[in-house]
Amino acid sequence: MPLPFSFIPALLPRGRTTRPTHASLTPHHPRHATPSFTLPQRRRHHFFKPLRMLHADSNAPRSSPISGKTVFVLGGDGFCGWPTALHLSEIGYDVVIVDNLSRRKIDVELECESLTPIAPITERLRVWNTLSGGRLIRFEYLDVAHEYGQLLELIKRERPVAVVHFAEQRAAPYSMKGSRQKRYTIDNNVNGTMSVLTAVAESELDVHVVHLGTMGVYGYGSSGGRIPEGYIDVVLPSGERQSILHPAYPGSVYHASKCLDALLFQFFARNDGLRITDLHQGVVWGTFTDNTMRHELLMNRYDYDSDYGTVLNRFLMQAASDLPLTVYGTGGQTRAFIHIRDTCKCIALALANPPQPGDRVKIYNQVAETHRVRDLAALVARKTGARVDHVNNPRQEAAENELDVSNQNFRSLGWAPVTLEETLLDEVVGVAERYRHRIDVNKIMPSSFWNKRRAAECRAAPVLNSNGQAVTGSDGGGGDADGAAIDWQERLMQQLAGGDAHKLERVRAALRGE
Ligand code: NAD
Ligand code: USQ
Repeated sequence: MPLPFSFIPALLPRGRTTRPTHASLTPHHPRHATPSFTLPQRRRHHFFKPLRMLHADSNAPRSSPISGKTVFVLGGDGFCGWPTALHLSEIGYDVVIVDNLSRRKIDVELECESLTPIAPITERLRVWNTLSGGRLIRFEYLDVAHEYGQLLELIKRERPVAVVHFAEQRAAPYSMKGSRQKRYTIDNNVNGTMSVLTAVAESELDVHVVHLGTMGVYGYGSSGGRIPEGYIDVVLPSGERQSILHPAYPGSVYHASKCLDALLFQFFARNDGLRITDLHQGVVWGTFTDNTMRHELLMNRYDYDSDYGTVLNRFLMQAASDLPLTVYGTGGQTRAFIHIRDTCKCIALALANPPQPGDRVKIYNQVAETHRVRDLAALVARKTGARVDHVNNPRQEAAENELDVSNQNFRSLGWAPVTLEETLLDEVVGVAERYRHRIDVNKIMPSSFWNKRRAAECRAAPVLNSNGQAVTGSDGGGGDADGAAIDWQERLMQQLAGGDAHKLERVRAALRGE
């Protein structure tokens, strides 16, 4: 039955008494209670579907081959997991989100929030379960890495056909921040994957495990040609030909955790006959999907800070805030990219095409296209008029690399991905403009360094010109890497304003929403 609008206030966060309208929707943020924010006319966007569409308007067939099949979405409160859970629910799966909300707790630790205001998980689910026409998503608050018994019980009770595993610490910079974060990332990610695989094997149920891996396991080099999907054909010294797991070249502790996951998958597929798909995904950009746009309280997160914000979303946020784009080093790093809408589609395709029992791990490269970072910056600058700055690279990574990647497995299933030439770049800039008053400028410049040498270099020469030469001098100050990072951020903000105090103040005022 359609949702009468008079019911909507019951869906809003406590304390809010009126239903937001499309015209008056005001972002809610405790630190920046800005009453109004007007988008520039040229970029006025329709963020949420018209109110008349806030009904149970699912177009999915009432009965389909997947109706009633239970799927777990581990990490379903996160950036990729949330829109994927909605998508899988919409196409007919009975979705159970399993999440320990650790990502929200890391927001508290980093004193930084998603650029977009995100509703608590129970509010999100209340709205979805009202709008979805009976396609209910359920939620289990559970630590996949450390609550093994509960996970096993849940699998036995719900008997899912598949488990989609997003539940890992996914930021490379956060994983390099310090000893605690390094050890947490390995502990959380590897134990989580181990628990999932052990529980599935122990349950003796036929559960397809779909895991979100990363393109970073290959190491962003060439593999003697196009990077294949997971396996590489080699000739052994004996002359024997073999197809082996592609060598692992992790570039961060986070990426190392994904390489370790891959070994566990190989073992459990061979030893226990588990059906496993590992998706080596590229950098995800965008934030909205059709489902998250159905209501303000379904909004997805948009990370912009230097630990969790990924490069293209950061550039689009910086452009929307009249800040220069922070290209690390020469910007010669080439990476693979995929839009968040395609993440959801690819997961559905992977679920619909599981490996057969006894097959080796099925590996797909979940990427739409590759781009060099400086080319992305140039593209965003061309579109928005933003300035590009080269800042010293906090990461230990190749300054320049080529990347030629096969994505034939998904292509052969009919996938036609969104690419950057399409208009979705404007949509993301529009989102960033709408919420730019929520930006904390202190969170934009890098605060995690791959090693002490990188930290020292960044301190000494924070800003480079387009030829890679330092344009600020060394300060020679003391203090540890963390303390230096704070000073460095302050100096960088000044540098980004081009030494113009008036401009710096204007940028800060704009970011405060004044
Ligand atoms: P995210 O941090 O937004 O979401 C991860 C979710 O998992 C969070 O909700 C978190 O609370 C939950 N979680 C983490 N550890 C958990 C645990 N032990 N038990 C229960 N829940 C736990 O990350 P994301 O961007 O949505 O990424 C999801 C997955 O996709 C990750 O595995 C990541 O490596 C992979 N991936 C992401 C990108 C990207 O650009 N975002 C690209 C490639 C691959
Ligand atoms: N970069 C900049 N400027 C910035 C931010 C990043 O130049 O402001 C550069 C980085 O140095 C790096 C590249 O952009 O060379 C990509 O960085 P990123 O932060 O967008 O992506 P990354 O750290 O690789 O991690 C992200 C996700 C991770 C996922 C990975 C896919 O956070 O979960 O696994 O993308 S991939 O890169 O294909 O391995």
